Amino acid sequence: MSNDRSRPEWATDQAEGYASHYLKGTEGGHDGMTSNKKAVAGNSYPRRRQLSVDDYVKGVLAGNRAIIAQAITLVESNSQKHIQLGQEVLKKLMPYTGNSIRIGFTGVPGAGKSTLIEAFGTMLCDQGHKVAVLAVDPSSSLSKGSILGDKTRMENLSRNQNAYVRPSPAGGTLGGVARKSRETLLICEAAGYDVIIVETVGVGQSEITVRSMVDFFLVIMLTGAGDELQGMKKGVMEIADAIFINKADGNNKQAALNARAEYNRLLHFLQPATKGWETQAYTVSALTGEGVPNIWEVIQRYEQETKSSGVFDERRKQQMLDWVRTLIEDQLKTRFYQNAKVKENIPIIEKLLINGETSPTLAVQSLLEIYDEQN
Ligand SMILES: Nc1nc2c(ncn2[C@@H]2O[C@H](COP(=O)(O)OP(=O)(O)O)[C@@H](O)[C@H]2O)c(=O)[nH]1
Ligand SMILES: [Mg+2]
Repeated sequence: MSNDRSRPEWATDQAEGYASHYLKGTEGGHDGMTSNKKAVAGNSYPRRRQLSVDDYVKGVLAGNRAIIAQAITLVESNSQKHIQLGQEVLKKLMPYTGNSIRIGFTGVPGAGKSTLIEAFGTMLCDQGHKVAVLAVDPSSSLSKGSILGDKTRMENLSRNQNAYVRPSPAGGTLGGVARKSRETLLICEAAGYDVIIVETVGVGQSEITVRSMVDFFLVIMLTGAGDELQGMKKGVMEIADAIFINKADGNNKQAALNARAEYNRLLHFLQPATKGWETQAYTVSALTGEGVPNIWEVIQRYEQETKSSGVFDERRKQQMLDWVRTLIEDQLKTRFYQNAKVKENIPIIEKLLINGETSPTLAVQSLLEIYDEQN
């Protein structure tokens, strides 16, 4: 990784293709950032005015891309000071959030997520929508952005004035990445983006996490599914509001139509992911564009139906409550493990446990007592 400090940690080495991803100018400048350069009269170093909470709020609400990026950087930061400032900004933005349709996209690597989001997002921008694309990828710090840093980079969408593409925060744990992505989603809504796409790679827990932050969850599949259908894919089919079999073009078209029929047959046996909504399979080609408008038609029908039945608002409320519970659990856990006395005693108690001198339940009890004494 280069030591150019304007490059955030998640930037790939070849990330020049992005138009909106990283911006110079925060060095030595904005609020909460460390600076070892003092602004003194005559110093030629162009020190930027520190942004206040209101500067952030005004900038985001005005749709100022540079400030949106800085606000996101703030909520993605792990420093306590930034988090505090970020929360003050978020609090003021909250009344302006919620006015978008939040769409989750998942699919195995190579399924065509990037190509499809590029085609779908560009279509929506052309219709006058403002589209934000966020990624949730807990592996990105290891693989340097396996979702958005891969070879198909949504270059046209990234350059579109009506679109904002943000790679996954580098964050280690899924929980950390998820918190940051949720807050980024709110910032984008406050900034006037009315379609938010959250992309995740189709490998396990991150799909459940993304399902819990979106209104509509779309799964991209490929043909040639056959026997694999039963096991691995059943889990993701159960949380899908639509399945799109991509690459339905050329020689693959008939196979895609067959797969569609097979998925529809299987979906028939599953509980719907969303109450009152029938999940169906469709074919699409991100390459030719055939079937891309249908994605939006399905989503609009879904939005209409679930809004009039109340399911849409009910889910959003539940998601917010679940998120708060998750945050409580995360913070309690962090506090527990960071407690000095607990840290000191864990190895001692583990040793007792291994020697058969205590039971797991008693071990936990005594650690919790030690923790309680400190509070
Ligand atoms: N034939 C065909 N190829 C596609 C289609 N969509 C994507 N691809 C190709 O599939 C490969 C993987 O696509 P990509 O969007 O990077 O997949 P991702 O890993 O899910 O983001 C690329 O070479 C694309 O050009 C499609 O609809 N038809
Ligand atoms: Mg991709």
